[in-house]
Amino acid sequence: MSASPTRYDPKTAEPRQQARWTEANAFVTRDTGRPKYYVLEMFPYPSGNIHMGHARNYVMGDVVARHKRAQGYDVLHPMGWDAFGMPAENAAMERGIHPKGWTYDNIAQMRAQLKLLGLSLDWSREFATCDPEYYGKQQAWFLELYRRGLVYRKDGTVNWDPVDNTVLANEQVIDGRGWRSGALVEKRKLNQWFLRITDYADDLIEGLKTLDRWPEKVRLMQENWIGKSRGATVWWDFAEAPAFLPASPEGEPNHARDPIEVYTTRPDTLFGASFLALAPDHPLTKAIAENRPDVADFVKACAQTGTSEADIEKAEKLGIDLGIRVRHPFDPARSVPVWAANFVLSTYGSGAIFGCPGHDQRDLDFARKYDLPVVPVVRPDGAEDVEIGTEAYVGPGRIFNSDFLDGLSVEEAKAEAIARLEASDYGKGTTIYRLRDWGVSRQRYWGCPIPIVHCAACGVVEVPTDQLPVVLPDDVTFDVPGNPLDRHPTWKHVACPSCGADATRETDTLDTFVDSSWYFARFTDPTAAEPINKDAADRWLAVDQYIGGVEHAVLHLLYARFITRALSDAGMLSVKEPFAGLFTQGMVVHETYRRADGAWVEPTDVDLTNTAGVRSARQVSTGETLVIGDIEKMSKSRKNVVAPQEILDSHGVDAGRLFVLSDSPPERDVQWTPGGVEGASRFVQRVWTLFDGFDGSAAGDPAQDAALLKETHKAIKAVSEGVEGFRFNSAIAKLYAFVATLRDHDAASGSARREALSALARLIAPFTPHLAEEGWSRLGETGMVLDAPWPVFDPTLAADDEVVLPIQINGKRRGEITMPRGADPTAVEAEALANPGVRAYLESQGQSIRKVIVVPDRIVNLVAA
Ligand code: ANZ
Ligand code: ZN
Repeated sequence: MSASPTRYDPKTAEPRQQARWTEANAFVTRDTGRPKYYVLEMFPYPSGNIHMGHARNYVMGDVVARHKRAQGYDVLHPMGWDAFGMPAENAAMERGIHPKGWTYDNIAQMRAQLKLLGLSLDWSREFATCDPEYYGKQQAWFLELYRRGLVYRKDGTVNWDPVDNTVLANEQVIDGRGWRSGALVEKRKLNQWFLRITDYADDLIEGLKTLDRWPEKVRLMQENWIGKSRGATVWWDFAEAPAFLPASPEGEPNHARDPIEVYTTRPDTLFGASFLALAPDHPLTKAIAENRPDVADFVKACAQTGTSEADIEKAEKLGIDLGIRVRHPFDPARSVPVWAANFVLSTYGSGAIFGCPGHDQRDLDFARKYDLPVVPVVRPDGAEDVEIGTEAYVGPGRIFNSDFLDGLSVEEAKAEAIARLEASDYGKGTTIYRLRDWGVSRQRYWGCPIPIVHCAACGVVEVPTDQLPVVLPDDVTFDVPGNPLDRHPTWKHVACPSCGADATRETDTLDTFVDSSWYFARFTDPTAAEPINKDAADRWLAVDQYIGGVEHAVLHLLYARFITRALSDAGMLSVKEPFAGLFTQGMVVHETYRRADGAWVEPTDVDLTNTAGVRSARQVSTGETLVIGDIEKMSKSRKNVVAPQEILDSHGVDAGRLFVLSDSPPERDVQWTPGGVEGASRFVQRVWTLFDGFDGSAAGDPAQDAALLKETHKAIKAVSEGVEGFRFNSAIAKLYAFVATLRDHDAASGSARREALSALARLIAPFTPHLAEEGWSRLGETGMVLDAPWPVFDPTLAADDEVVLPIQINGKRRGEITMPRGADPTAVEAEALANPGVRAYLESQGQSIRKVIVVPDRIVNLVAA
């Protein structure tokens, strides 16, 4: 032990090590031809501040990156900014700051805060999606997809503010009203740009099967979102119609009288149909509304309620009889009435259903309300009948009341019904998807301009590649509602690239999910002239470990998977799946504190006391008593955040890094507590004391040397497995135990302790990298622990040198003894016979030993009589 132990001072050590890394360009990606590993955390939106909640995500990525580097991989670990989007425009509107200035200022601030954390990021690859160098490349591939037919225009629905005369983003609609005008927002159809994600619906589902390093729940969420369903399209001919619907002229199509197309997943229940129901905005409903004021009123009333599936699910079932009857496809003599109903979505299937009240709850509710017949056609196996009261029977069973389907199981009947429909031309088997094409148009300024020009003569014209990027103009104002690009005096007026005539630019910008759908590919060569340098992408993709919040389980990940496929098909990439491994982390939560007037108070301004188990809080600055509130996700609005700078100043970044990973498994939330960080900080000191006290020339006790060596290899194994399996908390628990072992073995020799401490420095390096470097230097190493190889586990060294041998008497286990591995059989025999349990047993049975068989290191068999 050294004579005068020094205290570890993170405030000097951490900047010292960070300066060393910076000077050595230590985190610039090495590409030496070794196996590669790409670690990526979902890049942040630059809202302004990083807190320890965000930090946990990046620290996890850093643990992986440093571990893989130590294992000898060439590691890519970049960082950038998802920088377009509404908050920048809101800041501009509220505070008169330009979105660009606001965004880049925030980026500068957040970059500085992230750097405090000592993350092994390759900052030389940094970019923001609002850099023209980035979004210009996005425009280039957007046009490539346009040429390939994956981009198209059609009418889409937008939120329209009738007072401000502008389109509103979803987040600008508050309780159905415009955020600024307070006017009731209307739905409007507007010509917009769409990406044909539905072309890939099946492939996106198929691909999920290959993602064996994704959480099962995320794969399920994606599958449900795509929503593949197998069923049938059924056509129903008119039997009766109101006179005002024009009769069909011979041989010509007549949209008011064409057979009504219905989509069903239950063609087996066709004989139970008692009505058809159309969506309120189905073309036929609208045609009838033109002649029937009551139907027109119904349509209008439906337009006022929400159109989301959840809204519709909640609303009371309402309908109106349209005065039409259609023929049953399996029994032309039978006809059923056609209604319009509010629970039928115009955007799913064909916007029309047949109602089978016996076996569908919504249909049953509707039938009971409007007194329509209920004809059950499925009964549970073995049952005579099925009673339908207020609950539909949706279970399995056999078909009855159904002519040629009688006696078949539900599945058999589906197949048979489809075969009959196809044979008679009244329908066909169909697969449909819930997934819709991706509407990417936003009527906003702070986004990637869509590189299109509209010409009166030529129509839609691409901006030629040599005129990219189409750069956002800076001279815009936000004092008037609406899209500044629309009212900009010059920006949108250009010569048509094709004919030279006066033309206008597209003023819609792209959904920011487009920006984040390919950034991981751009990181592989962020300055490439092409959108993607294929060689670099082939070298680094797929991302081996992607880490981020589960809130992105559906849209971001689905869009990224789609764009990766689209770009691969365009020859720009070779992979189909961008993220081979995905980890969704838990959050950092923190207690909240409020004053009597309801104001939130920052933890730094709170003094906590605990009197006989009763906790109370006082505001330091005012002396006021505070209410201790719920434990919530760290967020600015609750003021319950802890900033990296605070941690650096109080306990050091390493303690903060260690703590956010130590207290619960990475996929779960962790509660930030002052006590927790202090504990981590004490551990940092304890580790330093071990290094500080190291004396390489110390003589030692050989027994302790052997024991320490064994414990070292046990620790290597356990920590490696913890890191590898994303169980960082258990890896840290092992490190705590290993440190305790090192303290217990203070009589080990200098060389044994060197070996143990060398392993310790490398094992803690992913978690507390600054401390690890300091310790490494203290051992006399000249290089950086960052570049030291991960310690290799040697199973022979870790093997326990004692074995437990069961003792059997006449084939039954009656006890056990612990012996040194490889012990002499006569010694084992003597020990077994002397075993008190064995002796007591023999005595109780009145038996004595006839024979002893020792299987070395395995078992002792005794034959007694
Ligand atoms: C008749 C039937 C009988 C149905 C029965 C269900 C049970 P999934 O599985 O989600 O694809 N449906 C079809 N189009 C609809 C629309 N535009 N709006 C509301 N509902 C619609 O659901 C398919 C089922 O949802 C279809 O099968 C149809 O009702 C209804 F015992 O047809 B079914
Ligand atoms: Zn033109």
